[in-house]
Amino acid sequence: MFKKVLIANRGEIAVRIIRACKEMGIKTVAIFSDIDRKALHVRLADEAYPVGPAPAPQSYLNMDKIIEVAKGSKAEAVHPGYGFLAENYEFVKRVESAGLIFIGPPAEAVKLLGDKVAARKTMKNSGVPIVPGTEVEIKSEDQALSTAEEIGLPILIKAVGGGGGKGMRIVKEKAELKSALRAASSEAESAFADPRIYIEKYLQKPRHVEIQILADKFGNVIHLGERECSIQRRHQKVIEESPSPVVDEKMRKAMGEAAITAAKASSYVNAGTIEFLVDSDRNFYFLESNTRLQVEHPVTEMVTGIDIAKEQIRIAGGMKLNHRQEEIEWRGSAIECRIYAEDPENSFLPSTGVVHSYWEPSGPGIRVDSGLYEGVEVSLYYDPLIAKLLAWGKDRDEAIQRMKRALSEYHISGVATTIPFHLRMMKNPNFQRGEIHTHFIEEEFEREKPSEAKEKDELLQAMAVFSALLDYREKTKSKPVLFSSKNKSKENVWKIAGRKMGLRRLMM
Ligand code: MV4
Repeated sequence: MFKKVLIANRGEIAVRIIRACKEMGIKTVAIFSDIDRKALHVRLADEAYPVGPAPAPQSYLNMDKIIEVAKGSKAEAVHPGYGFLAENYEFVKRVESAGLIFIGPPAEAVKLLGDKVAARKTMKNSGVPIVPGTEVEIKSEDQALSTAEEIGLPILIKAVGGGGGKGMRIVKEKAELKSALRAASSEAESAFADPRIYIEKYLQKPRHVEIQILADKFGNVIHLGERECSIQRRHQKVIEESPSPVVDEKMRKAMGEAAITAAKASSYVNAGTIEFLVDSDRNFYFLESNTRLQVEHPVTEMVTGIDIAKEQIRIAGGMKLNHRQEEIEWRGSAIECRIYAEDPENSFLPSTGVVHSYWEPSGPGIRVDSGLYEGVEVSLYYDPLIAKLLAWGKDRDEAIQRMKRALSEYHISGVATTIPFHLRMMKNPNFQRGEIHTHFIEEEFEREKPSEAKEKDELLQAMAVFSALLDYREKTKSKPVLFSSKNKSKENVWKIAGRKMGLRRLMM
């Protein structure tokens, strides 16, 4: 097994991976940007090295620097976590050619599954059900039109290089097709430097259910069951759980087998996720795959007892899977609430500041994965996910009750968080009944017309970013601010500015 691993990430996931390494007797190397010098992952690692300024392109995305630190510190392997370089084909190649081991799938699998059309083709050829649509890119309006006629409206135009909802356009009428094609392609070009698009039948209010798989270097592949991830807001997952309220034993077996087929068809190795859309008749269709350790992996850990982060490291080290499919047992129910530094009372505006008091819940069935402690600064440079709160119970009702209890114990001051939103969610009767789908939040909590809400959201997000950057500049000019109290006055400034610009309707 490895003696030393570099973790090319920050925040809660870097902490999670360091913990796995420690339990395996592996030394850890952290990297940090200028503003993360005092971060928890830096404090917990055996060694830590600076990799550049706060903006991610200059630090956590700086491949040359990260590989240089890995070589210099004599780490043998690199764990990318999620986000940043985790699904970057180029990075995997560079890690490998530097003589290091990438803790994740082979470069070729990252490339194949990153191309959504190639992935669809591979799945179709191996018998994994896919959403009706094209397995080739769309090159003309005529081709799009004939596809639309064949599969029927509504259709969804998607980006070949995409994922996560960018470069997508729903087309409900033929007349919208032309402009939607253009819009999707140009959005795809700017988001992924790849203008290619394809078409799928648009499923109304589907569920999003994914299967966790583990594959070793000897061709053994197992699945660890499903995670229900339908509760999301603007393509950002908010709550995940396992088991899914709609999946029974028979369906789990069928989806698990489809996921294993998908993994084998793409020569997959390491931990991975196969995402499916599930329609109201419980038919499931391959959507895309994630070639990384996912944010929501702990819900699977809680119901299976398998440490996915450790398994990843073992697999990368050339060991065989620790478990056979027949040995996998699922016990009880686990729920994860993603705690974001966002203000649910204010269109989920990103919130920044210093966490000046912090109490974490614990007790029966509770797990917290976070990078937080009193005094840590939450900035706008990185993902607003600051903690994950998980609850396990003997059944879904007990998990919900425990989650409610833990949410009410959780105290974070200095930044606004989504904790109050989660409390409302746990008390929502439709959520309690498991009647959830991908449009649940907008239907239950956001009464505005979706287009208007989106417009307002984007405006407020842009203002918050700008305002926090000003704030940050202010702070770095003088001595560090320990107790941020600027938020209130800042908000008023923007409200006044908004009115002046005639944006009152949007702001209120
Ligand atoms: C879909 C879909 C319905 N039909 N594909 C969202 C993120 C990306 N990974 C794929 N996504 C979806 N793909 C088909 N064929 C619904 C979603 C979807 C969604 C789409 C539009 C607006 C909001 C959405 C929220 C969740 C999922």
